[in-house]
Amino acid sequence: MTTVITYGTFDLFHEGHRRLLERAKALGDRLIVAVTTENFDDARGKLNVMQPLMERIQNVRSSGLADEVIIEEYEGQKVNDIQKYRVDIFAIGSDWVSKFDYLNDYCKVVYLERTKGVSSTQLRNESGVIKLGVVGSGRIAARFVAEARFVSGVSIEAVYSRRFESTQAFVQRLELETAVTTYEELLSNVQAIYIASPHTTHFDYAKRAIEAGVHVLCEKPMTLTKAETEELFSLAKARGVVLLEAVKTAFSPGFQRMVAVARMGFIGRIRSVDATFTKLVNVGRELEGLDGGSISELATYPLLAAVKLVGTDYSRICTHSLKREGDEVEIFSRIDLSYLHSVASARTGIGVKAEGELIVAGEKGYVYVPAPWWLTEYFETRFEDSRQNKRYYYKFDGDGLRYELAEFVWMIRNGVLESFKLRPEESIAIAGIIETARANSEYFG
Ligand code: C2G
Repeated sequence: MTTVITYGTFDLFHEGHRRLLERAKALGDRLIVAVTTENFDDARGKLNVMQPLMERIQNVRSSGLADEVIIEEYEGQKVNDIQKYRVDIFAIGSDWVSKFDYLNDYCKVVYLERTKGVSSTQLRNESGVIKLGVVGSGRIAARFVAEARFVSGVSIEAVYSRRFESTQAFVQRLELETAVTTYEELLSNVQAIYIASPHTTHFDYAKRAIEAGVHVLCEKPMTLTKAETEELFSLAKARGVVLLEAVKTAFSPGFQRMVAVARMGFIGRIRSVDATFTKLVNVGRELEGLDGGSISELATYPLLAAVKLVGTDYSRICTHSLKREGDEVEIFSRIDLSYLHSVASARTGIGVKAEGELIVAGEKGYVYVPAPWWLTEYFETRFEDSRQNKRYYYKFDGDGLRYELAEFVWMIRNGVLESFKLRPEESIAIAGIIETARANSEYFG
């Protein structure tokens, strides 16, 4: 008697799940399926699980493939289960390759090839899984694909990028299904796309997708001008599709909580926001042809903090920048925004390193978010009397791209066109500030 065990969320039970269970069962005589609880999924950073545990268990039961269904509720349970149920084989999809090698000490570990895409069967339209296309095959696109497996209810179906050979290599490396040769083909195969191509191509790709009725999650900066960003949002609204700028920080639990705490009155009226984001890059290689500098590369983050904390109604922008000698690339900038009752300052650097902290100063106290503030896991409220200081801790899972994708999927599923976490007018304001800052920078060095 060979006992096989496998684990999973099994949300919106689809073809990929069914095939996995079939092949797991074929490895032995008896199949145990462990279904994850909400708490466990939360603890391991899996977002957007749609169906409650009881329904997911029912999904697995009705497949007729499980001889026994158990629940998985804590880290480390797998080892106990293997002993308790006298398991011979632990089977799991190939998206987990090497992650469970440690279980080889207790039983045989088998990685079964996962089903690439879930759209190729009858089940596709009934399962409720959203079909997603990816535009671009660079580093950020690869990180996005890796993070997407932590978001339930979405499946990456196809990839398009300018060079087909890179698209093919990307698809193979990340175990995806289809590399397409034209953008039209991508649009006709999916309900939604994630755009991670060079900045200057965002507008065109986003516009064509919206016109085709495809929802768009677009890497930041969505465009480099206010007019183009405005045009995209008004097109999306008219067409009834979701358009969201992929600013991961905006959707992360810690940042949202920090904004709420800062605005709630604890620190008094907010008078000043200082946010810094620097990232040393190989200027020649990474910015080639991207129309780039530190403002276009990085300013979205500190400007997000500014618009979230003191709003979009600034009255004046003053920018000071430094250029690198020789190639004239803008490597460090300070963008100062004046508001009626407050000020904000965003510092960005791709050739200068500084402490990546955020300070929100109020009339009673201030919020201090240590570097890297944009991956908000921890912040403090600090006061003149330090005994009143408070510390706040949050989770920031993985690279954080799962948060923006989870929001995007939730919006599509619920027909919500605007997210309060990052409103269209906030993306438009940020684009406007970036445009003005780049055009009116006073240059030094
Ligand atoms: N799967 C698959 N093909 C897909 C999607 C999923 O073969 N297109 C497999 C996964 O690899 C996994 C199982 O189906 O083996 C369940 O997938 P999920 O419900 O997404 O669960 P997962 O997050 O992979 O949980 O402790 C939990 C486990 O670590 C796995």
